[in-house]
Amino acid sequence: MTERFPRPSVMGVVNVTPDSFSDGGVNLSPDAAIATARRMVEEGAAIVDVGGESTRPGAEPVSLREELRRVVPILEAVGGELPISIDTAKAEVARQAVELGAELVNDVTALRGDPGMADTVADSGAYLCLMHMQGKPRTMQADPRYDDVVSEVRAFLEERLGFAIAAGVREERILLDPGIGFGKTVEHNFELIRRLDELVAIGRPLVVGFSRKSSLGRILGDPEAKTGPLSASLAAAVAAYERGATILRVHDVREHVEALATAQAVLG
Ligand code: HH2
Repeated sequence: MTERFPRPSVMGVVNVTPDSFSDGGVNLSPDAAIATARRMVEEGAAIVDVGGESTRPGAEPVSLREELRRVVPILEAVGGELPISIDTAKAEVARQAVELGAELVNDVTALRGDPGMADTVADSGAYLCLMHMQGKPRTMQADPRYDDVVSEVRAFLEERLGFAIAAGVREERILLDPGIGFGKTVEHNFELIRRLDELVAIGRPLVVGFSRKSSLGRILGDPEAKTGPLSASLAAAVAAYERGATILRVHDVREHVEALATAQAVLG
């Protein structure tokens, strides 16, 4: 049987939000989001991550009603037809999304946001992505600190993996993510990629989302950058792939599919 997510696979990002840091507003209308999701799959995305709540630094939480209003029409349109991941921390959003055909729940709180999430995912049989975050989106970039970022992220992911398994989520359905930009400085983000082998050693496939994040604009010379360019996103994705990432979460699917196919051919 072929693996569901061979290395490398691309996860396309569709933010159905007015305020996401790089594509806010672009896919807010259902028609636009549906067209983007279809295009991403045609361009080679293994899965499309649909989200109705921005988690950018400083973002305010969104109500359940509003989040459902944003994402349900997309799932109704393409849920059974395209491979969809739901980017949510709310159990009810995850439940409805999976019912409408989503096959992966991407929870940036790693089952810490909603006490009903673990059971919801376990009951659904969906894939689950557990991501590391220090603090909360509203304040996480204020002053992130670690003694050793990689060992702390590793310990967190191991603990959350154990929690999910104990709640009944099948281990072979679980993916882990270091959470680039979630309570981390530029140097923390790069160190996580440089030492990604220490997270690969946990034994579950890694998702890495560096696409367009501000660290990439900052190393290119703008200390106030809120986003990073495509060129830097591609370089970071290829570096993460080379260090062992399985799924790259990206906004520019075609370019990343091409860059990763090339890296794979070169590296063998
Ligand atoms: N990054 C963002 C959102 N969700 N999920 C995972 N697993 N990994 C990530 O790195 C990740 C994520 C933030 O990026 P984006 O969705 O483009 O922005 P926003 O949160 O502002 O909607």
